[in-house]
Amino acid sequence: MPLRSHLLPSRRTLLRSAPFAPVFATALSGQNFADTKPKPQQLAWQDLEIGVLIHFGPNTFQDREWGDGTAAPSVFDPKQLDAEQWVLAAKAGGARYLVMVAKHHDGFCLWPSRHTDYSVKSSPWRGGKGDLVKEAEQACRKHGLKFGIYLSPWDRHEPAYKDDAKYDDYYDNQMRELCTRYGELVEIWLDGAGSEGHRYDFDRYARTIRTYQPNANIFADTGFLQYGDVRWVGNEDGYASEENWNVIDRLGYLRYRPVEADTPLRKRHWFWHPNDEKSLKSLGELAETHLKTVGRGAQLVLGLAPDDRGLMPESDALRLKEFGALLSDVYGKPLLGANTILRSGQPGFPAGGGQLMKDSSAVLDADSTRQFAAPASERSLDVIAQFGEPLRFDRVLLREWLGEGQTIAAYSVDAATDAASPSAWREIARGTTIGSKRIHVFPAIRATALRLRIQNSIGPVRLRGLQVYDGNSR
Ligand code: FUL
Repeated sequence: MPLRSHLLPSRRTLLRSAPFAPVFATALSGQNFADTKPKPQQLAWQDLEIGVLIHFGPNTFQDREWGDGTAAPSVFDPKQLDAEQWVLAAKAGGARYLVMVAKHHDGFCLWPSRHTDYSVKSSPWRGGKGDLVKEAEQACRKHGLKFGIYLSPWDRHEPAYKDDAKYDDYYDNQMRELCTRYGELVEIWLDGAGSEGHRYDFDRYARTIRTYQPNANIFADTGFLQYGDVRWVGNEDGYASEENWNVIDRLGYLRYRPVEADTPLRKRHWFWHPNDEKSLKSLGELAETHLKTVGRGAQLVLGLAPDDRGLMPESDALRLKEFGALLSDVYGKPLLGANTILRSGQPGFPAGGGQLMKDSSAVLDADSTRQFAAPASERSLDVIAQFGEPLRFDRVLLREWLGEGQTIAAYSVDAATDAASPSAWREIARGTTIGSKRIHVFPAIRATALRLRIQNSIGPVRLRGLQVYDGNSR
């Protein structure tokens, strides 16, 4: 479903009619776009940047993507299952959290639910005594990944599914089990697939989640669940739109709800299938996906699928390792450092003018949690970084400090590439939103200075990061 359909009115509309828009929004809802703030747990989640989503179950043993709920529990028998091996593979790929599909659409539960026998307890795995959600959770805790769960609303096995109210009891009971047995959950996925025509009591599920897991971020498509904390990007191909606002507006109802882009490591396959190595995405494709998700201020969630041994296939683990190494090779070496002079001021201030930025390290440190805040009334602003020596780079990374909301709506980036004339600027990138992160890649240049021109902001400008990197240095 196209993302745009959820942005009503679109941010473009709002900006075009700038003088009237805030009044309009206020009249409708008492909310103001620029002031709509995140919850701390949403910001903490956004900082995780990359996660994985694990699909594993009877489908794995049956060469299927969507089980119909008739598979006998006896098919579930992974002889070498090792959740730590999955977690280490995910971690090597740069993931900081793992979402476990506890129950997919086939209804088979990977934990011993008290509310059904259609689960690991009826399978030969670990003699019917296993709890795979627990094993995944423990492995995550051991290796420093946050843990979340996916519990499919659509259930093709459970007889109660035919009766909305009865199924609400069933689903809510299962949600309570998952929310109370596995420690703190960073995210809870409510997937909308297959649910057309079914009425769920989302208020009830949300009450359960908020009661037992007040810090968990609820993921859902905006059309499926209005008040989630995280929204689906609208495709499974690994890209977010270039203009990416964290606040969405649905008919006057504003909410901070960042985008999560889920895409499988093997093209179009969430579950493992035999002889399917050719669908494994290349390193180049993953790098592109990273730029089009994380590099556009969205969360990237890679779908990983353990095989019928219960292990992450070696080819997939290797690809993840390559991807993680690429990210740390490219982004582990920020080029702007202590010898960079940072100045800020009204647009067009001459070289040497403007104000020296007091805490420039905050803005140069791409992982900083601190901010540079311009005077609150300024809606356009230049920030100039003068390098101690000419630098070669092919990408610029920008971050906005989002604690008070997202405001930057238009900017460009210039570089001074002519050492003989250091104040002659050449535009190298431009964009609309920055949000949690924005990465622009261009043919490598050598430059002596960089200028970020914020041309339009719908509220006070708050920068968190400005950095350059050389992607060809690895
Ligand atoms: C979709 C599901 O139908 C797929 O099987 C998978 O779980 C994906 C993450 O979400 O809606």
